[in-house]
Amino acid sequence: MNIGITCYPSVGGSGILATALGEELAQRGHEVHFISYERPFRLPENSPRLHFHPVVINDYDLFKYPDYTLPLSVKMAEVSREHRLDVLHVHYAVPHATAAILARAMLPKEIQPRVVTTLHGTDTTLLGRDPGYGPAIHHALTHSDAVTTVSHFLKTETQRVLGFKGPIDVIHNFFTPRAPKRSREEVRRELGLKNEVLLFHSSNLRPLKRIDLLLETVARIEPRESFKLLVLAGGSFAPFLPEISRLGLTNQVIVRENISDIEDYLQAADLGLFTSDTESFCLSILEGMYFGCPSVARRVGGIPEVVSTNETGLLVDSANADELARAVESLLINPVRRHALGKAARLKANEHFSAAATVPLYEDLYRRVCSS
Ligand code: GMT
Repeated sequence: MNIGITCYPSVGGSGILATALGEELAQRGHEVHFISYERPFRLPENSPRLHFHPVVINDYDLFKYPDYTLPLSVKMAEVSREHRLDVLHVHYAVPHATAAILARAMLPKEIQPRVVTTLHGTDTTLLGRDPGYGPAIHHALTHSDAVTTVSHFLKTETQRVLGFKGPIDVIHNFFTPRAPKRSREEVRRELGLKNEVLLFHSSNLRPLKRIDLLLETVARIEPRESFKLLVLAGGSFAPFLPEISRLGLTNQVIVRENISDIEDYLQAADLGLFTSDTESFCLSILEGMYFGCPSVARRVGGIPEVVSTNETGLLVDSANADELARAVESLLINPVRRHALGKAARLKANEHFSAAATVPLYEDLYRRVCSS
């Protein structure tokens, strides 16, 4: 098939998932065309059947706010026409789904691609509630040929928040780890570690990730010399530095910003810590699972679909730093249990959240929409 994919290209779960999906589809013989304002950061160069089409945005003085949706839709229509796309698969509704619907309308009926929209999280839970976006998202979903969500939680939220009544397929996320470039020992040396347990947190640090709660939790974990926290930050960590000194965590927290070799660091880690107020899925937890890391996280959103508590990690019911700290401590003092949870996490990742388990579900969906 000829498949167009649009996603956010920078660091972020929806872009990572869309890029991995495109790569896997190309390996399975499909021609895959990425359409975005930048090359997705994990998209390999010179790979057979993988193509990238940049959207060029001119900066006109007459606009107070630059527009991306229209140039994107024009590029989508152009790529569809030139490469006879069967499917245009957009990841994150705003503005990608709206642009896809518009692109399709610009084309003659006989060459219109089918539009598949995958909702990833805040496109429903945040923007879906915004009266300035909600009706446009609802319109784009209604006019998509198929809608998918990355968790059952997000499906229910999409029905509730947006009042969307059409069919929704739940297709969980997957992750395909790359081989680390350095050994675990080399990375731990770079991080200045001796025998400490390495906790990791990876996110874009937006307010809903609750970095305040993360740091408060870390400040309450005892004994301090038994662990360090590595923050893999998709953005600048500078705004949190005053909090780090206030809590006396300067020697406890190591930060790496906008890194692309995430696998190197994940293999050096032992335990994930996630404090978000909500997550449709939390791809970062899954990334850790592939490297045998269990996670301590809050029981919110779609996280219980990823983490089975007491099996592949520990879920905490409240946003209480003490409770989160006690959960972490229970795994710090018990390496046997931590390793058992990590082993089960890796197994679950391979069995349920792998490309082999997931990509055929998208292929089936594409065939279904193309045959209707
Ligand atoms: O979490 C973010 O702010 C980034 C966002 C994105 O669009 O990349 O993440 C969402 O999609 C990821 C991939 O499906 C999910 O793993 C994240 O849980 C989801 N974020 C939220 O629901 C807050």
